[in-house]
Amino acid sequence: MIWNPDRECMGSDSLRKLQVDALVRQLKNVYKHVPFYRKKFDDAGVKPGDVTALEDLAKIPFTTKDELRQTYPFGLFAVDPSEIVEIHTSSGTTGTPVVGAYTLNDIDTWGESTARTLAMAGTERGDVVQNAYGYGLFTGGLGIHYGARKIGANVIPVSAGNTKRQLMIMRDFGTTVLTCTPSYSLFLAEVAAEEGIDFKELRVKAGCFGAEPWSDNMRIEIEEKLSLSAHDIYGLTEIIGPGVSSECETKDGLHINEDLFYPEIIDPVSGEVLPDGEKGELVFTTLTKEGTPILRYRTRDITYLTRGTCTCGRTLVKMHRLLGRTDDMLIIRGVNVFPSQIEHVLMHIEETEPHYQIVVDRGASRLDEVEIHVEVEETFFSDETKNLEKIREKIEYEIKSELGIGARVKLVEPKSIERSMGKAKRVIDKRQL
Ligand code: DLL
Repeated sequence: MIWNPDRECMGSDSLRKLQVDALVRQLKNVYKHVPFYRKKFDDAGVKPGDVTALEDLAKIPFTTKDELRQTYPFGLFAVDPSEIVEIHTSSGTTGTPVVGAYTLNDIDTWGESTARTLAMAGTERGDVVQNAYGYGLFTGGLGIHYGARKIGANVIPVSAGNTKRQLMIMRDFGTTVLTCTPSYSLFLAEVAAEEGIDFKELRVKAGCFGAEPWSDNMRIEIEEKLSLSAHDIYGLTEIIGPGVSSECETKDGLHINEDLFYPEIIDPVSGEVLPDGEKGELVFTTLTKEGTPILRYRTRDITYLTRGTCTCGRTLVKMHRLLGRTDDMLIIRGVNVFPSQIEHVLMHIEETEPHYQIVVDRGASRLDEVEIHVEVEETFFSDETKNLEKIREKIEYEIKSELGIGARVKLVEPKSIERSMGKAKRVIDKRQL
């Protein structure tokens, strides 16, 4: 089902017009109400009036995460604080948190965005949405909640964690749509197997999984183990939370709600805007956000855009599922490696489980050393040591030939890598310690 065909299937000329009008309004608003942006414009010698077409947006300076941190807590507000009805922040694990503040209209826009997301996965009135994203300052819980409510689905705000209770709820309330991180969905499958619960006998038909990187191979695994259709959903606190882009049934890229969040792809080094189809850093400008509007925000997420009418009928531009992050990139003895590439290799190896961790350290030689911990299926783990040795060698060989780095592989027992209820921790980089 298409939640808002007028917007999601809009002709490109009307969409461009809508975007330009909103952009011009937003720039004036931000210049007038946010001293942080006024200074940025003035320092760069640009005025809001200099932008009259989408291409002109390139004249506006970028906003970075570090800059946002400096505006903590109220520095980005474009309205009087009395207009704010809700606040979320990023987790702040890597520094001062980033604040997203919402007016009533923003909450409505958010619900619109995530209603589109849920509808893309087939959610409608009568569905039971088990929302296992964390409720709280994290945007996953409430963001999805507002969309489910807009659709008129029955949302169960179970939040993350308490895995056995999740399974009980799923069975007793007849959950039809599951929303959580992809790694948590696999953990649910694991515990279900232990409890003797077969997903084929449950009513769950679709899942909206995001907030962390996952691969197409992991999708196959999830769809098999949970017997549902798995959709990738993307978003970030700085822009609104979940609802920025999502996969329709075609599962060939995520439709960006570009009538609300204007995307650009830039060269992360030169900052130059790249054409459609070229890989680079994703940059967003919020077109209608009132509380904490953001201009040309550098997400550090890497992808590319494709345009055209999708087989689902939507015309909204698509971003390829994330290819990595500019700051996630590991430089191993000078070779650029993304954790997603390692996952890609691992997911092709039949004997392994989709649970892994990459540990990077500097050995006695002061050179980078990578150790990949991978869980092996129960049956193989109890096998003869020589078979395990073969699997280990196979993985090391594949990593070397695909990525060009020598990594040590350590096969570990099933369920020995820590499970996460939210975002999984895939990389432990000890070099920074
Ligand atoms: O993770 C919002 C969200 C909640 C998205 C629920 C989807 C579902 P943050 O905590 O601010 O917000 O983290 C944003 O997470 O810049 C990406 O690097 C990463 N991320 C989000 N979705 C995906 C995805 C929420 N589908 C950061 N695939 C983003 C890969 C993702 N990475």
